[in-house]
Amino acid sequence: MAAKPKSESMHARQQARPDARSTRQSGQTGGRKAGGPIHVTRPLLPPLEQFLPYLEEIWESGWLTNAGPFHQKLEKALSEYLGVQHLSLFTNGTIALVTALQCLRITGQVITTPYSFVATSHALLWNGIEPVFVDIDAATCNLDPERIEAAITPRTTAILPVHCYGNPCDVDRIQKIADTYGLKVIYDAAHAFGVAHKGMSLLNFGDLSVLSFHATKAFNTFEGGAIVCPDAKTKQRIDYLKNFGFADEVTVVAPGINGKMNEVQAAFGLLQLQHIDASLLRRREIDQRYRAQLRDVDGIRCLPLPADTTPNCSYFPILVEREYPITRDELYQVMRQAGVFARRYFFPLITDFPMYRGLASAAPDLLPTARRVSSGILCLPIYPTLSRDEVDRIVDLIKGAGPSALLGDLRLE
Ligand code: T4K
Repeated sequence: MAAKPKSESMHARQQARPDARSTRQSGQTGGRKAGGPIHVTRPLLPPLEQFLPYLEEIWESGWLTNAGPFHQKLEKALSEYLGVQHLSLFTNGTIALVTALQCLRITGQVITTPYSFVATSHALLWNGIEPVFVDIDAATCNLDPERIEAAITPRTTAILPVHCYGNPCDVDRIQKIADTYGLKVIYDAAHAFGVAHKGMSLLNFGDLSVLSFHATKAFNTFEGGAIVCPDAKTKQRIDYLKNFGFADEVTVVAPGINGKMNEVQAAFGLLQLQHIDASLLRRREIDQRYRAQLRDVDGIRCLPLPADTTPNCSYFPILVEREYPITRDELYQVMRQAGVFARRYFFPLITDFPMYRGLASAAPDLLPTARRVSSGILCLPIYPTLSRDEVDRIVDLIKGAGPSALLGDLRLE
């Protein structure tokens, strides 16, 4: 069937969805109705009308995936925006992690953190690698460099730290340990889009860095991810690995996977890039508003902003401490009942899940700091369309959530 002219097909879509006009004109709604529940995050969604020309281009070209033109443009644009040498796009961050480990031929044991999203250590298991968990530093929630050396064995081949909430790991000390013992360093940088540290992109530290562009991340392509690497040879190998190992039409050089980002995702990434600076700025304002208003609340502690760093404010974690009148879990419930869906990132610890808890390094007494932080952490909503009034409402809830608020809630149940 012949393609309809652009204007006609656009008109047909508007007829089919009577609400389409208001959605397209509302700008960055993040899909949330005013007065509705407040989630921990909402995706950055540019106005829909801005995305339609990209879709039309894809429809016209019939090129949907396999390193198409939008894929190539986004790799270039992101490398420039982030200030990195090479970047290979992926269908999601988890497959990117699995592939990063394959790329460097990591085997045996890898030192990692129990305080992360479970995908970090799942990527090791998918490669037949044993995670060796090491406790975190309470100030950063990242792998404690003081404890890494004691966990190294003859089977250790790499360190897989996480820049948790986008807060930089102690990259210099980790590199020094890696150099001393001949280990690779792969950073799980899922939270670290756009973070600068010591005057350059945080993604430039280590052998590889892995990003996530999931809907819940500061920069999203619905699902998506990337591996950042320092040289063209490594990028070539990553590109083979994400395309089944094909080097050309008849040559397969490795048991690769299908990790390719498709053209719709890549096109959305290009559009999103136009809005990212405004979005990161807004996140910064929200971060500052929370910090200013929570400063004097007994028992609530905000994590300090890291030194020598431009943060991305992708999360706003608070620690609910003993002096606070109710527990973290009680506060979490009080907030939920008020329609505010804060999240306990990261609770439970990875080491509490059945596929990990039998490991020697998962023993609870070896991970006291991770356990303490995990039982007190609460990530408050933060996303560009969160209004000042909503931030104030969340702060009021925290300030007013004593035992009486809790009793009231329990009576309602
Ligand atoms: N490494 C680290 C350190 C990670 O944090 C992650 C992912 C990965 C690796 C793996 O990267 P990917 O393979 O995912 O690219 C979410 C995300 O699903 C996950 O990507 C993320 N980390 C993790 C920290 O958070 P959930 O289970 O909390 O997501 P969910 O569905 O409960 O969403 C949270 C809130 O976000 C919802 O209450 C509302 C909002 N939301 C969510 C989605 C999916 C939206 O508004 N729209 C949406 O489309 O895991």
